[in-house]
Amino acid sequence: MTNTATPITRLDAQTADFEQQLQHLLAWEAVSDHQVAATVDEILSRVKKEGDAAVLAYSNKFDQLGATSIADLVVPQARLQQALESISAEQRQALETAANRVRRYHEHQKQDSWQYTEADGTVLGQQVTPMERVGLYVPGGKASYPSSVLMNALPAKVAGVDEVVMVVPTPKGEINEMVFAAAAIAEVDTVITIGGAQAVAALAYGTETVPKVDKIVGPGNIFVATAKRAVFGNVAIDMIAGPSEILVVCDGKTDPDWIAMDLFSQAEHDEQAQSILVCPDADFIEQVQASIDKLLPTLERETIARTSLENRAALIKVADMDQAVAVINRIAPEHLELSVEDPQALLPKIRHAGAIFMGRYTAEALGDYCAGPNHVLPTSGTARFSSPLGVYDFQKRSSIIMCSAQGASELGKTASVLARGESLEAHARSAEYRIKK
Ligand code: HSO
Ligand code: ZN
Repeated sequence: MTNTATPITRLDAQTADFEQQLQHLLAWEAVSDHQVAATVDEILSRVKKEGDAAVLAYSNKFDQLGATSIADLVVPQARLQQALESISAEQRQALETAANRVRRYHEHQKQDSWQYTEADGTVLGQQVTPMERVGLYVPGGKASYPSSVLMNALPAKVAGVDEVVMVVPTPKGEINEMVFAAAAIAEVDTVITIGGAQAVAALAYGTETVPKVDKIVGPGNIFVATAKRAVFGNVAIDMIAGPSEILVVCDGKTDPDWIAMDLFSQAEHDEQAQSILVCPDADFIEQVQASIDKLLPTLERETIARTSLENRAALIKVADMDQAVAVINRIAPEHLELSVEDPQALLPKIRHAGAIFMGRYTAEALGDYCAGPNHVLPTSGTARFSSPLGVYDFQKRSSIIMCSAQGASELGKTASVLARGESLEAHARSAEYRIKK
């Protein structure tokens, strides 16, 4: 049997032009389309002005709904419960197991308010409060993931957000029962079957039916991403996600079929996804290549995965684990698998990664669905400065100062000196009034 090798980029970290080749590999241009921006601008301003009427017109046009009012697109809680009962017992069990694990993990992220007392008796602190209302965008069609409903809604719920409003388009009225079931399990408060830029606008500005939210989270197509960027400032948004990535580091002692399938698990998401293997063992790299060639044709999404692998994947040979660590930190991957004997030994050296999957048994897919941590992660190297979606993204902090008479007297002297240095006389006197004579 002749197996044609899948053409995948090979790099060697010991070559002089490695950095240059890496830059080429990682380059990814976020499409910023003028036509899209113009369309989105028009949608935003019409929704801002006309409210429900505009959302209804756009939804009927883009999703072919034939609806007569936005109120009719608000899904009754009983309908969500019905979805929960309509899915198989196995699916329901899986969603519930995942939700319980994700909820438990996120409980650990809750930040508490704190106070302490200075020597002069002044009490200082920080009060942590949840946002009041949050919007969750869920894409329609193929990229409509029930797991993402859990990953976005549960941290908000754990944070104590009063109302989670989910929007999900139903093109031609087609409903994803698993998405509705996940919304029921996560106790999403309001579900409205609208989508696109018009849904983002409705959440950002509020309409007669759609409540205005404080923050919009969740992935979407280019229209949704462009709309989110445009309403930022009016409301908070989460990150704008780029294509998904995985970097697997292997010492050459894991089953190569496992490694190939882990690389596929990102590649099958979309053609732009990026899968990278970093390994010090040249023979093992050949074994993984053979596994890729053997297993790729067995995938249902072979075409997507193949395109992704041929365009954006790489098998990188390194001298040793220290060089592997340098490559990891240079790339700052969204997902990092440490498929090695002693992952704990490597862990303290990892500076930049969205999520770290430790050891041979920890497939990234487990984290995507049910291990507990969030699957909304920083992409495209943004793990250098950002973190997984979490409870902290739905909490805010207010600072607290409570001066004692003595504290006010002592601080008053310092404040007045600084205030006069800024030529702000009222500040200075306000502070001085409280200085003990
Ligand atoms: N790997 C994706 C999340 C996901 N996978 C959802 C499957 N379903 C985010 O990086
Ligand atoms: Zn995934």
